[in-house]
Amino acid sequence: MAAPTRKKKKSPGKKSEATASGAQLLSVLNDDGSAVIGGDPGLAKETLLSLYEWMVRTREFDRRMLMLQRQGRIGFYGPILGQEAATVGSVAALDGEDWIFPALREGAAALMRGLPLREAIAQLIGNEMDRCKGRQMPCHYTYKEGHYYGMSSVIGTQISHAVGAAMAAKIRGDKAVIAGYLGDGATSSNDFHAGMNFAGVYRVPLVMICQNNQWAISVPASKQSASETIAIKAEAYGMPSMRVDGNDVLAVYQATRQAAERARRGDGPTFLELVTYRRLGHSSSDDPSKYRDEEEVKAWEKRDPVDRFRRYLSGKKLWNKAKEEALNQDIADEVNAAIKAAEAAGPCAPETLITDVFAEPTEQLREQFAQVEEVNREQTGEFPL
Ligand SMILES: Cc1ncc(C[n+]2csc(CCOP(=O)(O)OP(=O)(O)O)c2C)c(N)n1
Ligand SMILES: [Mg+2]
Repeated sequence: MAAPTRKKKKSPGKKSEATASGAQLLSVLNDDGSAVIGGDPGLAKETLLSLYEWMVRTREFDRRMLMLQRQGRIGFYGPILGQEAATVGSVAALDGEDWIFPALREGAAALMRGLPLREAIAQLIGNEMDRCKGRQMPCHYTYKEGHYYGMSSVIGTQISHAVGAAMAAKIRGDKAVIAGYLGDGATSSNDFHAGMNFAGVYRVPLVMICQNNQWAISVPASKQSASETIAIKAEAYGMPSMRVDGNDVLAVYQATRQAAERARRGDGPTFLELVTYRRLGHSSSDDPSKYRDEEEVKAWEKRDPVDRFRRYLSGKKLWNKAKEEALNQDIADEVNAAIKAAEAAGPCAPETLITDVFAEPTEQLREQFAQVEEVNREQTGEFPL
C-alpha cells in the first residue's frame, strides 16, 4: 500500500498518549460511526478510503479462502473475521521499510505490502507458484520484498524474532522500525517474558502489537492471565503501553503511528494491546460452539469494525451505496481471478524436496531422493511423484 498521507495541523487527541499502566482504552469511533471529539487523527481522504478498501478486501479474501477449504480445494485456513481493523490499521500506520513479524492473524499485512493475491492463494495450496514450495503450513505467508517475515508456528517465538530484528536495526542504525505481532495466548509463553525484557533493557525500535481476540483456541483470556489487562504487563519491563479498541481502525492507526514514531526517534519500544474478538473458529479444524457461548459472538458482531468505519465514512460523505457495490464487485473479480491463476499452477517439482537445504544438494540427499524415486516407481509404476 502507498505511504499514508496525513493532513497537517490536526493533533491527535489526548487519550492517545501511551500510559504507564496501559489501563485506558483508546477509541476514536463511536458505534454510530461518529468520532470522539478531539480523537479523530484527521487522516487525508485517500488514506481513509484506502483503509476501508483494505478492510473489505481482507474480509472478502478471508471469506473465500474459508469456502475453498470447505470445498476441499485447500487443506487448512485460519480465519480473521472481526479482526480486520487491527491488522489493516496497524500496518497502514507503519512506513514501507518497517519490518513486520506476524503471528497467526496478520496475513492481510502481506497483501498490503504487495504480495499478489494469487501467490497468497498458491501458498495456501502449496503449489509451484508458492515461493515456499509447500514447505510452510497454509497461512504462513512470507514476502521479503515487502518486509514481511515468514511466521513461525510455534507460539511466542515470533516475539524473539521481532526483538532480535529490532536489536539488529538498532546496531546498524537503520531507520526501520519492527512491528512484532502476537496473540493474547502468546503472552503466557516464555519467549514473551524474555523478549519483552530484552526489548525494554536495550530500548530497541519495536512496536509489540498484541491482538487480544479473547481466545487462544479454546482458552478464554480470563484464564490466560490474572493481570487486569494485557497492556499492564509492559510496565514491568519498563515499556509504555496502550490499550486500544482493536475494532476501531482509526484508534489502531493512531496508536501504532505514535508508537512507531517513538521507536524511530530512538525512544524505545511500545506495547499495544488491541482489544478485539475472534468471531469464527481458531482455524478451519476448530468448532468453537463446543466451548463458547453464541451470545458472546453476537455481542461482538454488533461492534463490527467494517460496519463501524463505513458509518464514519458515510457520515463524512465519503462513501455511499453505489461506491460500496462497485468496490464489492471489483474485489470479487480480483479474488476470482487470483483463485483461477493460483489453481492453474502445477504441483511443486519432486526435486524441490532436496533443493534449498544446502546451496548444492549433498550426495546423501541425492541418494535419498533416488530412493524416493525408486519406491514411487515400484508402487505406482511412474514418476514424478
Ligand atoms: C508453543 C506452542 N504451543 C501450542 C501451540 C498450538 N497453538 C497454535 S495457536 C494457539 C493459540 C494461540 O492463541 P493466541 O496467541 O491468542 O493467538 P490467536 O490464535 O488467538 O490469534 C496454540 C495453543 C503452538 N503453535 N505452539
Ligand atoms: Mg487469541
